[in-house]
Amino acid sequence: MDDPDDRKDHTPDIPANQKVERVLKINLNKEFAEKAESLKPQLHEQIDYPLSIIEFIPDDNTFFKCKAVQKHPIENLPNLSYGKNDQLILDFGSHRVGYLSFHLGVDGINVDAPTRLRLTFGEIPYDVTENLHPCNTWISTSWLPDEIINIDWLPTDVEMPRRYSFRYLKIDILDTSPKYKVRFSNVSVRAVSAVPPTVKVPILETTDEELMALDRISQVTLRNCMQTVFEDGPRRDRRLWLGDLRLQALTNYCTFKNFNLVKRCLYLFAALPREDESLPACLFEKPKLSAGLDYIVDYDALFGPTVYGYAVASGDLDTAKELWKTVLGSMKMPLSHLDKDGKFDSNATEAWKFLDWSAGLDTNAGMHGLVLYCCKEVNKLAILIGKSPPYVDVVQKMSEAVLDFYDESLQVFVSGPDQQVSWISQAWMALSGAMESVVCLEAIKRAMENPQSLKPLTPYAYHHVAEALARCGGEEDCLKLMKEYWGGMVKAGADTFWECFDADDSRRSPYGDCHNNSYCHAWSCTPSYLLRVVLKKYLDGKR
Ligand code: RAM
Repeated sequence: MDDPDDRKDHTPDIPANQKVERVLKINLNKEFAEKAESLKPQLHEQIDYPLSIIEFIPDDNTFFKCKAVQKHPIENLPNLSYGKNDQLILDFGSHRVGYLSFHLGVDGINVDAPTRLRLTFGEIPYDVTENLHPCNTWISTSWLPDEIINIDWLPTDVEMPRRYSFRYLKIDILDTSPKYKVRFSNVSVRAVSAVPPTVKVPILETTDEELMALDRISQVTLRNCMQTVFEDGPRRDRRLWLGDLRLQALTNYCTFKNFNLVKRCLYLFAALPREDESLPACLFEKPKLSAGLDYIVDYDALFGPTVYGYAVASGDLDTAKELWKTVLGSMKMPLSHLDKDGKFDSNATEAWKFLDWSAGLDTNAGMHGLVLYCCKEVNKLAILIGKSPPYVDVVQKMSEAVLDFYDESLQVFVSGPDQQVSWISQAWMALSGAMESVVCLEAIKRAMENPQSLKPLTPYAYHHVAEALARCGGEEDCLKLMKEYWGGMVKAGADTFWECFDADDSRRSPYGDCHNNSYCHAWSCTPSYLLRVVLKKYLDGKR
C-alpha cells in the first residue's frame, strides 16, 4: 500500500496563477441569461454497443507501449461468468459520450451477497491498463473515471446515472460470493450530443488520406464536446471555457453549422460580467448558471473576435449589436495592461495570462500580439454593425510597439526580460498582422527550427502556430505541422484529439499526472477549420 504521506510529497503545487485572490462580484444580466436558456438544445441520442472483449498486451512499438487484442468475440459475453478478482475490458470501437447500462445475470446456486464492481471508463489505454490511484495532480482527483457500485438483488438491469466519456470499459469484479458468479449482457451506451447522428457534413475534397483522417477525428472530437454548451472536454472539465469556445465555434461553422449553440454560449458569458465588466474564463450551467472564479486576460479579449466570427458566419447582426456593450467591456481589462507606449506588460496585473500550458512561457509578446489581433477584430465588428471602430488609435500605437518585441539580429520576436523566444510569441504576433507576412513567416520558421526556443504543449497553442503559418503564406509548413502534430496523435491511436500531446512523452500533463488529462478536448478540433477554411484556396489549387 502507498503511504498517504508519501503520496502528498509527490503532489505538484498549485501554480501561482491558479490561486484566486480577488473574487469579483458578478452583475447578472437576467435578460441575457433567459435568452441563453431559450436556446438550450435538445440532445440527440444514439444507442451503441461494445464491439469486442479485449486485453492489452505489451508492445514497445506503440505510443502507449501496449496494444489491444481480442480475448473473446462479443457474442460470447452473455455466456462468460465472472467471480471475485476477475476482470474484463470491453471496447466500443471509438469514443462515446453517454450513459451506460447492462444486464447483470447470475451463474450459481443463490445470491447470498451483493455484487461489488469497479467500472473504469477509458478514453485511452492507460485509463484501463494502469491503476489510476494515487494520482499526483494539482487538480481534483474526483475527475478520475472510475466508479465502485454495489448491486443488491440479482439478476437485474443496471443503469449508470452519470454521463461518461470513453471508448474502453474495464469492469473489475471486486466480489460476488463463493455461491455465485455474474454474467454481463445487453451492455450499451446511450450516446448524447447536440449534433444529430444523421448530420450531413460535406466531404473534404482531398485524396490525401492523412488529411481526411485529421478532418474526421476533428469532427468526432467536436461533436462529442457539443452538449448543452460547447464543453471543453466531456470527461473534464465538462464546462464552457471562452478560449475553447472560439475555436469550437470556428470549426462548427464549417462542419455542423449549429449557430444557435454558439449564440447560446455567447449569451451565457454576456449574462455573467464581473463588476469591472470583464468576463469569467469559464462558467457552469449546473446546478444553476454561475461564473467560474477563473479569470484569463486573453480569454476575456477573445470574446469580441468570437462575436465577430459568429456574426460573419451566421449573418445574425442583431445578436452582435446586442452584445456590443459586453464586447467593449471585455476589452477593458486586457487593454489596462498597456503601458504609455502601447506595449503589453504582463506584470501590470496579477491576472492569469494563459496562451498555453507550456511551462515557463513568457506571455508579454504573445499577449501583445493577441490583444492587438482582438482590437482589430473588434474594429471590424464595429464596421459590420454600423458603429465607429473604437480601437483605431490603440491599433496604431500597439502596431508601433510591436517593433520593441522584434529582435533585428535574431529576426524573431522576443519576450520578457530574458528575451525568450517561443513559437507562440511568433504565432500571435503574426496573427496580429503587425509586420509583413514574410517577416512573420520567417520569424515563426526560425523559432521552430531552433531547438532552444520554447515549444507549445497544447493543441490550442499549436492551432495558433498552424493558422499563423498558413495566413502568412506558409501553407505547406502548416500542413507539415498538422501532419506531425495532430497526425502524431492519429498514429498514437487517437479516436478523438487530446488536451495535450507531446510525441516524446506519453505521460505529459499540464496537471502533474496524465490520468487527469482529457483525451477528447475540443480545443484540438481545429484541423477541420484549417483544412476547410484557412487552407481551402491552397488545397483547391493543388487539386
Ligand atoms: C484547462 C481546460 C480548458 C482551458 C483551461 C485554460 O483547465 O481544459 O480547456 O481553457 O485549461
